[in-house]
Amino acid sequence: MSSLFRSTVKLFLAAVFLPSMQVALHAQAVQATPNGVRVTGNNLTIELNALRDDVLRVREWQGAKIPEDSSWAVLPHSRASRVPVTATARGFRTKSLEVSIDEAMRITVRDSDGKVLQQQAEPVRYDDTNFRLYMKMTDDEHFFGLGDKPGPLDRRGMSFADWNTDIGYSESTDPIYKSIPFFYSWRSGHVLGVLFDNTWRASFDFGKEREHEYSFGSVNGPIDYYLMYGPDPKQVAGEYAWLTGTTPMPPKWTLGYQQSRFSYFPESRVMEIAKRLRDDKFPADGIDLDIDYQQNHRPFTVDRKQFPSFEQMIQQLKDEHIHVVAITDLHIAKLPDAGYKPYDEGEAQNRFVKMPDGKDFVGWVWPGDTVFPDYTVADTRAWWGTLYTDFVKDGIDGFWNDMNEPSVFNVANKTMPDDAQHAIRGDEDLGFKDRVTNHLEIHNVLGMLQTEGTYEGLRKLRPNERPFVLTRASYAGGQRYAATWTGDNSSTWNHLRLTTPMLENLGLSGFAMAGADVGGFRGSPQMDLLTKWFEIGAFQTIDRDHTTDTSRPQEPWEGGSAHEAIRRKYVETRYELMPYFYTTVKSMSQTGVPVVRPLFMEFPEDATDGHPIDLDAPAEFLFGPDLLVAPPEFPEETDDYAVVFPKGIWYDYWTGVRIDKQNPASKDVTITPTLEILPVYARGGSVIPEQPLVQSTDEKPNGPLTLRVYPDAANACSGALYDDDGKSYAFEHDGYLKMEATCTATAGGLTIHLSAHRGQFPAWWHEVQFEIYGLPKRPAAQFAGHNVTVEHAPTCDAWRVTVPDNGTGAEIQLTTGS
Ligand code: NBV
Repeated sequence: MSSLFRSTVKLFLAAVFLPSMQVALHAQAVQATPNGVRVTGNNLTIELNALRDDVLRVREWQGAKIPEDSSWAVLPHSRASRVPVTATARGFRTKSLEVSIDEAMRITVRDSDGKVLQQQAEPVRYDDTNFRLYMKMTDDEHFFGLGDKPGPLDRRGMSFADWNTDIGYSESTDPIYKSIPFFYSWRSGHVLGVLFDNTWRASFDFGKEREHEYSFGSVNGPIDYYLMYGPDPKQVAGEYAWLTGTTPMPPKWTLGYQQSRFSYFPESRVMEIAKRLRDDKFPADGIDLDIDYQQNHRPFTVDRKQFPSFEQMIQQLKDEHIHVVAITDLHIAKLPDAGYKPYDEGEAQNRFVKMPDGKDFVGWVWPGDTVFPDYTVADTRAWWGTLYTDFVKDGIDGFWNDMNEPSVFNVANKTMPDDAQHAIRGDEDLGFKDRVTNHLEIHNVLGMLQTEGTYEGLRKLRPNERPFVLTRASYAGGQRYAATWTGDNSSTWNHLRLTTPMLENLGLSGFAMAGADVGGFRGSPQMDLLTKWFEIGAFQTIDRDHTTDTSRPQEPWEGGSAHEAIRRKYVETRYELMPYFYTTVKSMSQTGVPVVRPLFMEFPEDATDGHPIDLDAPAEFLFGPDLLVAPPEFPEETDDYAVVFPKGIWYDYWTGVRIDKQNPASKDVTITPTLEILPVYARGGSVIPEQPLVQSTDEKPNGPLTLRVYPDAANACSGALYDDDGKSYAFEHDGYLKMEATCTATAGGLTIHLSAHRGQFPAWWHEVQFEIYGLPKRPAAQFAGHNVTVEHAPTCDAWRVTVPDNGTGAEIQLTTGS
């Protein structure tokens, strides 16, 4: 390492102007470190390090004691990562960023062009253990992320707290189940990500307290935050994934439709539901078993009266290609001397959270008296994982960790007491020292640590199968272990409207595998609402119909066959889109870019007055990179509305009609809302792979692969396809299939190139059917030197050409004449 980067210590006297004081002189030490700077002054130390050129870490502390360098959220190898920097007088430069700490101990972060990305308005404010950092906020600044906190997509003008809470929510409820202290600051398309890694009760204020400042702080714990620079939002999503981990590739069946309610019982009812789905040809992949399959709601038991042949039931469902997801809350019934293994073992091994007097904390939840495994201990997480042994043997494919805020009934704070004790055992990788702490530090991470135990346990029990864990509570990084849903929403139009910003913000916060209960959990939906919910739900990453125990039935056939037909059509579309969807999921698992994404993710430059296009189209979202879903702002609205399109060429997904948003004179697309239609548009320049309809993802599609070709204004296009066995880890070796399709303009039309297949996973198709949109008239088509038949697509404005695909690649010339 060059001497330039070696530590040098400069001591000097700095004149500091503090508003409340006169000019004061303080001794400050500025120390260049190999990858950053450390400044000490005013009883405060700031350490600023570059983990990458575009990722910085900031730590601050008072006094001489350096805080523990640890994290539950950030991956150890990312936390330990370092890049050399170029020292400046009071800061440093990387290839993309420049930071400096002024004499008042305020940090300013700029990009390499000198554009200010973040600037502290004043030095950190301390009040005992409380602290708060105030940053200047520009007029064109907007904020996104923080998980699924309800409300609009943009967090500007609002404040939030992180304290995982089991609560039925409305638009303005905060906090709810999850704490994901990560947000995007957007300044005219320049995005900076901020992860405030503090598990205590943290809070965020985006210009509510002070008109021109935003702030974050906590009641205790470290000042420890990471800055991630784009400017592109996708780059920031990738950096966040680099820091906290990506969502692992899920089993394909979890992308199918799931049927749930609190609760299906007895087992004959479960089988009836499965049969109806199959009889009605309503595609489905899963049924969820809520708490009533258990004996007296005790996790890891089965109520044999209601489910006398539980194991056979699971097998029969499997034969129907319906996977079972079983709930296991995070608690354990306190049931001594009753042969209840989870309690007996846990007690014998000292696994449960204690109170200061050394006794187990006992709360009241579904099973009655309950105890809580102390998931902060790695051993205890591993033990928890072993509790799934029998259910895994029985063939249960997914596990649902609910109530893990943790939720406790009959107490005012609805959770564990503040002074409940959690043992943190030294962990070199995570940086934790051996210590005992109270619940206030652990509350927000307990749910995530439970899901880690579940996920890792399943990995051991079924090493070659991808686990599916669904969680309600979590913390930053929890996407490594579990998918999530937005908890107990309500069966109202307003809640349907809320699902989009909640899922977008969740996706931006790393949780791309997410859904909202279709139809709403609390209450019973009107039938039109349920139908609309099915339509929108079909374009969310997890599509699960779920409701509470006291609501009326909410299955797809409720309300009669006309409603069911509409709902079926959308779920069928989801299954037809599976190759596109699965390809998007694969890329999400590698890049951290979510499936359900705001428009600004793909079109950051498409902004009016510097604000992202989404603020003009609050209900619109992208399903993957190329499909724009465009319900009206209020889903129950019957008035006409104009779809807001990013620039470029768009195609109506249902009719094929081409919309030229390239052309400033193009007319608005005005929609008269109907129950049957959810407007969806495909992006010009894309190729969207689709498959013949199946009733479950286990079923092999029968027929050609369809490639919908949507040329852009220059007749160019590109798209990719990824496939694998949908369940194992063979894809980590060569058990995958990848291919691409592109088009290039020719004098008289366009040429489509299909790449060779890569990887060893065999294609299910032998033919590819190209469906080409936007051509002015019927083209002539040539493949391998011969003319091939061109047919008009029966339901939309497109031309079809079908050619064999033996995996070696192909080229099709289309000529429409000049
Ligand atoms: O396990 C019952 C429910 C479940 O259906 C729901 O999805 C969870 O969010 N659970 C909450 C417990 C309390 C319901 C009132």
